[in-house]
Amino acid sequence: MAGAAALALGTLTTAPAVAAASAAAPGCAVTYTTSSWPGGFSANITVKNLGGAVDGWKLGFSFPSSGQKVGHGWSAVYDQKGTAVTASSVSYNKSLASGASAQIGFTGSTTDGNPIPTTFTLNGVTCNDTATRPPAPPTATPTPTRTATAAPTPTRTATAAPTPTATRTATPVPTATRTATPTPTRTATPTPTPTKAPATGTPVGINGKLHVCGVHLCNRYNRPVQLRGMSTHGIQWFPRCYTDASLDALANDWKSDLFRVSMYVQEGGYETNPAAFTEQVNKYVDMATARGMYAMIDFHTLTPGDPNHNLARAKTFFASVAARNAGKDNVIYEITNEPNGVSWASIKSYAEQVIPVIRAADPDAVIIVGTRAWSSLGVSEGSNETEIVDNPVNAKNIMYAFHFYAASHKDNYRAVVSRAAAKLPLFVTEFGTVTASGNGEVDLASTAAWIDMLDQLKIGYANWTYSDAPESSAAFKPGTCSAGAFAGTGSLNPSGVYIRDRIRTADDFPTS
Ligand code: IDC
Repeated sequence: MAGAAALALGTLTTAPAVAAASAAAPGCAVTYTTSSWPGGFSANITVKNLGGAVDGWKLGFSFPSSGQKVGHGWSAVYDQKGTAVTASSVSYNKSLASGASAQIGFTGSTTDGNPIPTTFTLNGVTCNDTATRPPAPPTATPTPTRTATAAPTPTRTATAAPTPTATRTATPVPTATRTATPTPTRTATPTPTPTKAPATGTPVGINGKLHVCGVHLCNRYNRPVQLRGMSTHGIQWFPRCYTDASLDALANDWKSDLFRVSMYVQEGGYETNPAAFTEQVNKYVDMATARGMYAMIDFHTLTPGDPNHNLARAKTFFASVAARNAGKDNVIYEITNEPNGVSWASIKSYAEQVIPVIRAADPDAVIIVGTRAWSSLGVSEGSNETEIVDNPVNAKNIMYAFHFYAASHKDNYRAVVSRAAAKLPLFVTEFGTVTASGNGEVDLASTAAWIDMLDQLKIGYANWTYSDAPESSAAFKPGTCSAGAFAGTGSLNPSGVYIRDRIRTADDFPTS
C-alpha cells in the first residue's frame, strides 16, 4: 500500500464547519476531526496504535496552510516548526498497548481557513492504511458528576443598601449611536474582530445594549463580544461579600465585565421571602450598573431539578425585575440555572412560558436558557446538544447555558462545546476551576484549556464564586468579606489568583 489515504468530509466554508480526515496503517490509525469558525478552529485527534506496544510516542503531521497555528492543546505537548506539528504523549497516555487509542486535541488560530492535514506519523512511521472514518462524535458521559455538599451555615443578615461610590464610572450610552437590535438569523456569521488598541471606558459604556447575532453575543456595532466575569455565591448566604468595596474591586481591580447574581430559589432563597430577595437582586443590579458592568440575573434553580416546579415563582419574579430594569442596557436574564433529571422538552416548555413574561416588560434584553443535566447541554445525562439544535426554544435573542467544573468535566465536554458553538449561541454562565462539588482539587490545566477555548470561540463566562465560602471554588479566603480587603491578590485562594489573572487582561471590544 503506497501513500496516504485521506478523506475530507464536510465542506469548508467561512461559516463554522466540521471536517475530518482519517488515515490508518499497520502501525497506526489517526482520526482527525475539526470544527472551525472565522479565525480559529479546534481539532480532536484519536491516535490508535496498530503496531507493538509503545511507552512514549510522538504524533507528527503538517498543516496544509502556513496560516494555521496550534494554540492551546490538551492531553499532549505540542511543538510547531513552520507547518510541521509534533504532539508528544504525556504521562497518563504514553503507554499504548497494541490496538489501544489516545485522544488528544487542541484549539488553533488560522488566517486562511481550515484545511485538514492528510499525512500522520507515529514515532516516525507513516499511518498509511486506507481506512477512513466520519468525524467521531464525542462520547457522552452519562454519569451525573455533582455530589451533594453540606450547605454553608445560612447567615441571613440583611445589608443596608450602600451608596455606590464607583471609581470606574459608567458611561451612559448615547442614544444617537445605539443601534437597533437586528433580527437574529441563526446562520449569520458576525464580522471578525479587527486587531486594534483596546477601547477605553467601561464594558457597558463601550458596548451598550447587547443582542444575539448568529451564535454570538454582539454589541451596539453588531460585532461579537466576550464577557468575562464572576458569579456570586448564594446571595442568601453571602450578602457580606457584595458591598461597595467588593464591587469596586471587581470592576476596577479584576476589570470584570460581568456580575452574575445567583438568587437561589430553594435552600433558604427566593421562596422564603420573594419581596426581600427581589429587592436584594435589584440592589446588586444597581451596584453593577453604577460601575459599568453587565448584570446577569440568575434564577438559581438547582434542587428540585425540574424548573417547572418554580414556574409560577419565575413568572412573578421576572415580571417584577424585568419591569423594574427594562430601561437599563446592562441586564441579562438567566431563567433557570441547572435543570437536572428533566427532559429538554420540559425545559423548553418552561422557557417558552417565562420568556414572554420578560419580553412583555423588557422586549429586547438577552435571555439565557439553562440546558439539560446541570446545564451540560445534556452531556451529563447521556445526551448532547443535538436535542436543542433539533428543537430550539421558540424565541429570539436568546442563548443557551453551558456549565463546567474543570476538574470533573474535560475533553469530551470540550469537544461537545466546540461542536455546539457552531450552531447554538452559548454562554458559560457558571464554571468552576474545581470538581463539580464546588470543592476539592483545583485543576488549572483543565481550566486553562477551557478558558483558552472560550476565548477563541468568544463565549462569555462567569466563574463560581466571588465569595469567601469555605470551599476551593471560592475566589477569596475565608474571612475576607468580613475584613473587607478585596483588591489585589493577598486575600485570594489559588482559584481566585488564576481567574483574576484571566479576567483582568484587556478586553478587545470592537468599537466600530
Ligand atoms: C454549591 C455551593 C455549595 C452549596 C451547594 C448547594 O458551592 O456551597 O452547598 O451549591 O447549594 C453547581 C451549582 C451551584 C453549586 C456548584 C458547586 O449551580 O449551586 O454550588 N455547582 O457544587 N453546579 C455545578 C456545580
